Amino acid sequence: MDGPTSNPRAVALLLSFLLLACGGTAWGQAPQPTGMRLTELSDEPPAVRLTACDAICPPICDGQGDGACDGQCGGEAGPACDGGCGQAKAGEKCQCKRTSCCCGALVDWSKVPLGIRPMPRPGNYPNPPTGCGYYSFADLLHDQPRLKPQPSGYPSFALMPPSFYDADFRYVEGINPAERTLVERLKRMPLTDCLTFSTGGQFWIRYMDEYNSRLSERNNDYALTRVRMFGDLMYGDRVRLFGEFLWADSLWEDLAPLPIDENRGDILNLFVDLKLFDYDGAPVMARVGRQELLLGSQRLVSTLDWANTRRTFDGARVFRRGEKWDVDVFWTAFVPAQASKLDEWDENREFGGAWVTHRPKPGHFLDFYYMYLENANNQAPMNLPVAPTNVNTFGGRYTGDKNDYLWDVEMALQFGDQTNQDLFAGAVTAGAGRHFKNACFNPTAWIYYDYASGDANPNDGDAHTFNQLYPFGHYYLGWLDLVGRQNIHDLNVQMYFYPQHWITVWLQYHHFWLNQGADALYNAGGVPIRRDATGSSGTNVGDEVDVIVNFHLARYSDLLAGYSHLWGGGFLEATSGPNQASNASLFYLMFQQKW
Ligand SMILES: [Ca+2]
Ligand SMILES: [Ca+2]
Repeated sequence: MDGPTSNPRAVALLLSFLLLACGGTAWGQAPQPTGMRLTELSDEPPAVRLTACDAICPPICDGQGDGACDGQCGGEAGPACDGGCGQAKAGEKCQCKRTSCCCGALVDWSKVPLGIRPMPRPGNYPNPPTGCGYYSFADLLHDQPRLKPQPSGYPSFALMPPSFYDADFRYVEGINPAERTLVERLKRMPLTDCLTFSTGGQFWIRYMDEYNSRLSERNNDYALTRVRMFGDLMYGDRVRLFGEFLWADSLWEDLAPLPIDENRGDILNLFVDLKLFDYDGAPVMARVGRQELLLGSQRLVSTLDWANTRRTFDGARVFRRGEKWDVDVFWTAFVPAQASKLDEWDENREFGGAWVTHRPKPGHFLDFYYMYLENANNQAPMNLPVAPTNVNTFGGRYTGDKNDYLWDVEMALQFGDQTNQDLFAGAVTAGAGRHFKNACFNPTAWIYYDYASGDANPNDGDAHTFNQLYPFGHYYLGWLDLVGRQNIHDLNVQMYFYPQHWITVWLQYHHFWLNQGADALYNAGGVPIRRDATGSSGTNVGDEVDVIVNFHLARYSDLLAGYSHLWGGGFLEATSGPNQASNASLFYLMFQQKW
């Protein structure tokens, strides 16, 4: 891995890292000079402003357009709004609402693209601080406390599970074009009355130092780099074309890179959205093409953002997001990342389902789902007949909060067949938490029990190992990624606190033990990594502690640092190799910049 070809690549990536780091700081800290420079460079900045403002009350949309302007602009209006709205009320902050006439229909661009979905509450969710404070390190440097975080379509955390296609920058429509940041200027660019274009992306670099990496009894220290870039073309509110490019690479690995480490140039998303019709006041959309999937708690279906390559699918999806009910129906094939050639769907791995979410009130989520997975590939790792398999998953979840008490319960049952054996398996999660909102550092604490069934005998005609599908296991079952949601019990406590508004500290303790001693320990990828077929090594996997600290450096950049340690239990001691390595640990340091 240390061949001569690695080094120029490493140097180039490190240079781009430094450039981005400097550029990122400038974006976050000094919006005014950046804006001035942009104005100077721009061909016709006044025309841009006029276009945005003229569109507020398009003269050709008689009657309909007028309503969009009433009372929207006020005395503080900048040049972008003056003259655009005749009905300004003094003292109101300018709220430019861009509308245009596209093929005879009025488009309210503040609602486009339709179908954007905020991330559903995951399990063991934090409660970020509110009120006056420094929301980024840049705020601290400039001694600029704020009452709330600056608006952004991106989260103020290094990891971003939602897809870029769900990054909600519609708020930019309400900002005077002259006051937008560079990142905001890349969003919502009007091309014609019908077309608006957005672009953006992310760079990250992560140093990893793993002791007993993957329980292989070897150490691995390496770096992961990733670049993502997207383009989003909206044709009115009826059609959307979204594409995203990914470059993921790893450097200096002492072990063979994992399939989720490298993908040197590929398509992460490329789809068309069509608005089919309105149902009960909300649009029903069809999405066809390559698309990431994220559903519910992400215990079963996630984009897997910790993985350098993320995770994607080819297929079709019909969905609706309403005020209280969301519905998704999808049929896809999994697209495994291939490091050095273009990714293709695996026609042997079909994945589909129907997912309904009900939100009786804000923060409360009730999920009901059915999913079908077919894996027609022959797989028998560690003498375990895993596939071909057909898995039908029925499940549900309820999460919410009341008076700062938090809860989260999820259960799934699986039926089907696995290598001609009858499959019956299940998983249960139950968690309770408390948000101590008046305590110092705004802590939130959770206690959880996770269970996923295992199989006592792989050859007795019945299969009982739960299939974890396509989860965000890293988020739930320890950041060492040594434990997956298969044949496992996990009793865990988690705690978040914020020494400053811009610093997230997240602590986890897990006690893992196998459900069936003769079944394997499956890692976060669902791959068996240790097994005693006799079951005589017991079930005690061990205890893991995770410390995760996120520094929100500036509006779009973060530094993530962490340490995880596993004290191997009797099962890992008895199944260790010649080096008797049963403990494992991981240190990592990551910088990420979005734009
Ligand atoms: Ca590829
Ligand atoms: Ca069995």
